[in-house]
Amino acid sequence: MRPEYRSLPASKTPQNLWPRSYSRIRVGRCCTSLPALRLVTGTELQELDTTKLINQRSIVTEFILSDEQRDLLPSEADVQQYEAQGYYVSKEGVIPDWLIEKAIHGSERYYRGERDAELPLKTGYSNTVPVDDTTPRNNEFVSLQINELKELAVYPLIGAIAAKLTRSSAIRLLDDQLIWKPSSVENASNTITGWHADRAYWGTCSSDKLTTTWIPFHDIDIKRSPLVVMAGSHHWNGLQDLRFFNHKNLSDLEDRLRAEGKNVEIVPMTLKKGQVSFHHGWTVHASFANTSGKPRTSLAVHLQDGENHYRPFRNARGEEIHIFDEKLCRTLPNGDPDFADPAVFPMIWSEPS
Ligand SMILES: O=C(O)CCC(=O)C(=O)O
Repeated sequence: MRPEYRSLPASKTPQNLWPRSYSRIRVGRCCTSLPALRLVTGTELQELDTTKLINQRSIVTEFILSDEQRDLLPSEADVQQYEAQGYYVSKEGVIPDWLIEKAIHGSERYYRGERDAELPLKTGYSNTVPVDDTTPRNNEFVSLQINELKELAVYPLIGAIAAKLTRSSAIRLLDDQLIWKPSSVENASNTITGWHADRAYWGTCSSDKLTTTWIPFHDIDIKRSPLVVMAGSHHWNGLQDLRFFNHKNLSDLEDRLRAEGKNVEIVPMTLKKGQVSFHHGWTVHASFANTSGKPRTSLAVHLQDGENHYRPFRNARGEEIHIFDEKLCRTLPNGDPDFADPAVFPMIWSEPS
């Protein structure tokens, strides 16, 4: 049985309002089976069954860090700072240069239209097409489509840091976003990402430990569209509808929150290439304009802890909510989407037993 969809009015299409997978309100029970992803070999497209997909696409088999990598993990004080402030800036050198260079190559292939595997659906998630040199781009689930981007997204040290910060024993991928912004002084506000809380897009996730790592592909100074967070905002109430990714006037929400009595302290994530930041799923964040004279590229990797699973969810108006991830993954025997499906949500880190 196909689920029924109630389409949103045109003014509220995902492109206009929701940049991520919080795109449709589905009425009725989820009953998806695993959609076939397609492996692209040369010009040939081959259907893949699940087993093939897992074998071919899972890169990480062992979760072991070198001594040098262990030195890059957050300390207990860092973890407490993350818990208090809702963000963490890593040490330098977390992502090796070769991996970033590969990811840059992968992103260029992606933007040229190449695919190593294809998603079964072209809509319902953020998917900027076609691309040009003046329009910001936001493409989701790219690590399921391009090998080099997957290699970056599942880099075990990322998972190990996330496990430490969230005090979890396992970390899986949830989603990703490849974001590219032109530099513009005349039209600077066009390159802004609006304030939002990632967790507000993932109503059907059970966990409040969801976290995101933001990986820029080059140095980020204050003019090159740094991610910015509202420190401590993950402790605030009333963030369930904070989904203003495409709202370019940042001061609108800042003013509103201050008027509500919130202590709005904005912290920019200025980073060196190879350094990454993490923000808690409920941390309110945005990014400033890119006026650097150079484009800005980053991969946001959204992560779930091992305990996260599907839960039915209704918004404040009582409407049933579903997220795009549910359409990609296999279902459990009870019909619920399986947020541990390794073909879609690969394990990035698991504490060695
Ligand atoms: O790169 C950006 O501008 C936004 C990224 C973001 O929203 C995120 O990392 O969750």
